[in-house]
Amino acid sequence: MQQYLDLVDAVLSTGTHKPNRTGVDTISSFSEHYEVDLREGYPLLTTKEMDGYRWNSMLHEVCWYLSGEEHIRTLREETKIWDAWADDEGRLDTAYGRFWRRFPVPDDDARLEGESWPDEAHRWVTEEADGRTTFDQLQYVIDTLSDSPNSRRLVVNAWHPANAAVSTLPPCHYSFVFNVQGDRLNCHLTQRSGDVALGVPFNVAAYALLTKVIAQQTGFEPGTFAHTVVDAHVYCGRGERGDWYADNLDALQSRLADVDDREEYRDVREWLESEAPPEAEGDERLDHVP
Ligand code: UFP
Repeated sequence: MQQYLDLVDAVLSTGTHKPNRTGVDTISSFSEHYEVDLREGYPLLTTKEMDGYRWNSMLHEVCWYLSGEEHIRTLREETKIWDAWADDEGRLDTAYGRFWRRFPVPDDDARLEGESWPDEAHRWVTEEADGRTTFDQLQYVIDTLSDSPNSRRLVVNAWHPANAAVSTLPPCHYSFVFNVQGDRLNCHLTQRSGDVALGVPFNVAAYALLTKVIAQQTGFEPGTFAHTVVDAHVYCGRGERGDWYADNLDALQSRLADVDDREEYRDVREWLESEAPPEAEGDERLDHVP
């Protein structure tokens, strides 16, 4: 996928050195954007980026989002990608589907005086068994695509500010908008933070699939998937993606040459000099991406 190669190239050639909470620094670039025409096929990156396990995990993850489950008890039977972030009971505060399908509606006492929810909105509102009131954003989008396909309000938002402020991993791909042009359904995803080597290939595949599924459900042809990544970065440490780094050796080498010779780069420098990825075993620093 040429767009992906261009993204890698843009980050590595124009990005700046940026330390971050993980302790493994990045080469990072602001506001990278690319588009993929879904009519030209499915944007699945080569087997190096999306192997069989990742493909299966992605399928299960998308189904799990669509289910609206707020725990990973079902998902973890199929893939381990979210295990590290959930508690023993399988609870996970960043369960995207929970926001997509069951976004918290403010309590009566949290509403402004005189504010009421128009009756129409109750079509997508559920009183949960435990007393919470939630809103089904995805169903709203699907219904609105039938009733008013030209709507410019087809937004699904996974960002809940109070939750995000304390979550161990607040949503990375936090908001997407559908937009109809002719008989085509387009999708624009905004991602606050994207690991170009490990996370982004996964994210592209998931949203391309989602767009195709929603298009099929609503009678549109899949159109364009557009992706904006606010902080698009490459970690200066190989993690489990040694092959990815090997492919981008020259660009990475030249960027690291710009970066000061600090202790934490010794490992990756030695590897770059030997030009052969050592065993990733024991290096769990980059195991932060589902
Ligand atoms: N990350 C992705 N895609 C995802 C996901 C995480 O690229 O879908 F969940 C990466 C981005 C970043 C890290 O490198 O995981 C999250 O760290 P932070 O919250 O500090 O941005």
